[in-house]
Amino acid sequence: MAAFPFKIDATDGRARTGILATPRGDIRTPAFMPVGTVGTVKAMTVDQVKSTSADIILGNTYHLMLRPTAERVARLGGLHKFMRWDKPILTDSGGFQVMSLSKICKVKEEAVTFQSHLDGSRHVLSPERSMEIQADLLGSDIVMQLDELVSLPTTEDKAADAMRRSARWAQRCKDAFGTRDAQALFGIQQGGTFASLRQESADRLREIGFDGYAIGGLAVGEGHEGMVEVLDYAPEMLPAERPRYLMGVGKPIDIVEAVARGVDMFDCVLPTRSGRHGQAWTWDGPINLKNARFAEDENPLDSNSSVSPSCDYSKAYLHHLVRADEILGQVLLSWHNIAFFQDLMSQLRAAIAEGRLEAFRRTFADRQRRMG
Ligand code: PRF
Repeated sequence: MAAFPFKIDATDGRARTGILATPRGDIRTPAFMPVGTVGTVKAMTVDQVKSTSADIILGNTYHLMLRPTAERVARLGGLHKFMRWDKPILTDSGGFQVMSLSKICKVKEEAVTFQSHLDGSRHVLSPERSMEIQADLLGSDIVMQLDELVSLPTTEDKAADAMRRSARWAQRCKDAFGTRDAQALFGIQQGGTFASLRQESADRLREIGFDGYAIGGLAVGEGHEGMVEVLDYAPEMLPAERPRYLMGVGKPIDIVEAVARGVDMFDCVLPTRSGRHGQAWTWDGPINLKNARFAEDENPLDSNSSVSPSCDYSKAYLHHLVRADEILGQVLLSWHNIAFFQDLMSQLRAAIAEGRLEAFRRTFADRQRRMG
């Protein structure tokens, strides 16, 4: 029995909408998880995050193990209590962040050894230690296996080696995690842009058996077309009755294309990171509030949106805040962008439930392209 019941309420082509039920609350899918890397969705209070109707956020093993350390978070009652977020949290395993952020990183069969990007101190992360940090110390609701990935483009041999090591680590993670009622463990499919490797990866994960299945190793340099090509076959290799999660994706247009191909969950720093840099996502594509054309624009960011917290502020005011490098500009634009992404997911769920995803997708792509 899988830890969390996943009920698919409606399908439209390959897309699905449903509910992943966890003890800390329901996750409506397709779902977007705001990224709260170090125990905060940057520049937002948990109440602001909740106001956007996000059901779940993401935290990072790599960052939290270095600062304030997983042991300290555990002593303070776990990550939910520490950051005052009582809904579900998914934690990433650390593999991807170690490989992209740490100074020196050696991947061996037993574990990854790396030097902290903060102070150069040495650390070891094994599949077993990643499980201990996520499940026991942070108290995450959805735990990710430790995996190894390669940046693209790469050779088939290198992609195969990383995929097979990830599969062996998947088994070790499952053994260390055991079976739990109130926490779920997700496997991660790797295999680069090679269909046969993606299939082998999916088969090995399915054999081990997970509560959910992620698609990893994408959005790492292959471009939108390259990613969509893999998404034409990869999701369907994973069990249809469990949630599928595309890691670290993405732009609204990427999310729409992935949902149409059967993906249920997403996370990305894009809405918060771009918000801190003055970018706002709208139904007509992204706009940069720094641009002089907004200096005296009295219209709100998104007049159609009832959920946008910045609907009461003019673009002229946001332009001023961004130009003056005021903290409130970062707060309002992060908030607006997370609200926009949640609004997008809600509209996708409605479109699937009503069997009109294809029309939604076409209109959405047209409008995003107009300005983007
Ligand atoms: N693996 C893990 N985390 C990730 C990725 C991955 O492949 C990606 C790739 N887009 C983002 N975050 N563990």
